[in-house]
Amino acid sequence: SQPCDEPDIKIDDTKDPFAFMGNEPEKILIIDDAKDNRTMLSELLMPQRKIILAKDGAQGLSLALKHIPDLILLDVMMPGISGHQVIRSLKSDDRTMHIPVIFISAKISADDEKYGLDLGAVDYISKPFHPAIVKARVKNVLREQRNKKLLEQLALVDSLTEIYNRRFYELDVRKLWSASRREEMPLSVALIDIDFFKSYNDEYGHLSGDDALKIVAQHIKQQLKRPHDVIARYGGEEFVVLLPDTQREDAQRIMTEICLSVEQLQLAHCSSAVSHYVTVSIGGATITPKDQTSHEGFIKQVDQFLYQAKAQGRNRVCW
Ligand code: GH3
Ligand code: MG
Ligand code: MG
Ligand code: MG
Repeated sequence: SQPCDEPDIKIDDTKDPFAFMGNEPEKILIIDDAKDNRTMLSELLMPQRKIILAKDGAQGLSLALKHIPDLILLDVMMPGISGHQVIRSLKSDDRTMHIPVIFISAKISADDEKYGLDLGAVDYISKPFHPAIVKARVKNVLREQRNKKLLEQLALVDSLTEIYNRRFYELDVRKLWSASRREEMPLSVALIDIDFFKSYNDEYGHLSGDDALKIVAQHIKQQLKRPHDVIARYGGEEFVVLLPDTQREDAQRIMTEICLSVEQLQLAHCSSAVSHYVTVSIGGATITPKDQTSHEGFIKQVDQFLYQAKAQGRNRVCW
């Protein structure tokens, strides 16, 4: 076995702690049937932002879904689907309900404005608009959006591993549980626990343990290719993986590959009793939830499979 003086991983901790926020340009969707308005607004708001243009409500709705912009500027009076109908659709869809909408309208009575705000608009700009006012209002709304996203990240992402945290898991598992029950689809859940991690810390130090945790978490995250698959940090050196709409055989195959691939990372762990390298044990189960069952009971079952994987020798999957 290998000498045990130095861990073989080094993490660069000098990087920007908010890198996970990304620094892509903000996207603004402008929905207006008048070409002059679209041109004027996009020129006004262009610098350093991505502007998407829609010439009517239907196109606006489909572009909103496609791009999930940071802000929508919405005309009220349009032929076909009106601005009021557009915002109703946006607010009733999970995928778009969080996007702030600013109405831009020539209808300027207090009643019209109140009506727009009641439908969920964050602001109301009357036409003809004053360019500096439009700019200032857009800037304010985008700043609010950024702060909101940052707070959401801080609330739901684990700062060490940069994967989702336990709180996110609790929210997501509830959603997936009821969706799986509604659609009668199988939900697969796995718990992953690093083997002999206490002795890893004892051997290499707690800071190296932190590095190893982060590497293993990010590695597993990369192995999950489908957009709805989720990994979260469940506890200290334990992770939970949620695989919606996934049959038992597929889930077992995915988790078996993950188990093998963690060992193949070859992170030296000279005091492990199962390998020279860091390994994980995985317990999993698949269920199509019925009305009476609770997810808590099911997770207990998953935990028992993890316990079995440990008892049977670790570095393996039990399902
Ligand atoms: P087993 O194979 O049975 O899972 O053995 P184990 O040593 O991994 O299990 P145990 O639950 O006894 O120990 C888990 C260890 O994980 C103890 C704890 O110090 C360590 N740990 C938990 N969270 C962190 C963390 O954030 N950073 C570091 N470095 N260590 C952590
Ligand atoms: Mg119009
Ligand atoms: Mg543990
Ligand atoms: Mg462990």
